[in-house]
Amino acid sequence: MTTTASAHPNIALIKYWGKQPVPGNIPATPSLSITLDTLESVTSVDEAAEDTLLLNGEARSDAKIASYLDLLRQNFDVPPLKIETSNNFPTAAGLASSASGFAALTTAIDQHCDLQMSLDQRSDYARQASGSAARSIYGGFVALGEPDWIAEPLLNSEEWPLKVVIAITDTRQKTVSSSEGMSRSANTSAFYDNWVTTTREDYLAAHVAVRNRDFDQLALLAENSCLKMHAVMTTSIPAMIYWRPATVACIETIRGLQTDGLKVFFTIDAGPQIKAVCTPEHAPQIAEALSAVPGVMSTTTVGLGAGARVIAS
Ligand code: 2P0
Repeated sequence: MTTTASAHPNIALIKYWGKQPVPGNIPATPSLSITLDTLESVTSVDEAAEDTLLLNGEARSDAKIASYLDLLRQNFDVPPLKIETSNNFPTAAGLASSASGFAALTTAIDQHCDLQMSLDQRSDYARQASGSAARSIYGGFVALGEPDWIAEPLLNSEEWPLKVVIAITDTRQKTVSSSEGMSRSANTSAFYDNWVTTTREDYLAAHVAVRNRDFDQLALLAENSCLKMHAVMTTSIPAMIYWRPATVACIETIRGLQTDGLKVFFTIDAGPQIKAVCTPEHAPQIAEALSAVPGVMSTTTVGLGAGARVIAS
């Protein structure tokens, strides 16, 4: 009997970029995110003679998944598994496929192998596979911070139902993995230490903004966190410059919409896509404006969604 789980990607408003030099994939910075709806990873697991992986229908081997299975097997009785996972959005192009993928995989294995993990445990294990995956265990607004680095839900998707307009500017896969990029930044960016220190302050301030549903304050904090992270990326050696001309043009368009009084802010991850977070009434106008930016291939408007869950077993 196959067990199937679904999880959505999340987008960090206060970014995670950097790891502590200790085992367990412990982030150097706390982060605060929103889990999306519509975009999803669907992952099925079943027992097999040996571990196999089908990603979007293609047989693959994946070192991150293999070492994650090793980790689970150090602590639980997990048999060889046939894993099938698919994303309804571009894989590894700055849309957080590892977050939804590992949240769905953890949830599917937990149910299939009767591991009886608590939500905290699922978040803890998912984080060890991929830091951002810890957050996709929960829906809505989610925090991931000290001391235990287990995600904590702050508001669910109905409590502050913002929208996100995603503008796709390039669907090619990134060439530097996040783990490699983070280590490069820690070792080479002159701004890295300041990034880690100030992100702790931003994270605490963002908690307050979310609890108060203070859009303007969250917008300030989120744009600044994004720009600081990209400053660290671009000052790493070799530099990681993720932006395309269309990415910058989208920022300028969003600045214009803000001047016109629309409630919107941008964020950008380790890729060239722009995510415009906004109040629901402004989403159609923002999607129209971003669609008209030269170099934007498409836009998708999504809402905030639920946490990882089993959908068939
Ligand atoms: C984030 N990113 O907070 C940040 C912003 C990318 C930019 O979390 O090495 O794939 O697997 O723990 O979770 C991407 O990093 O990194 C990420 P690993 P992950 O969303």
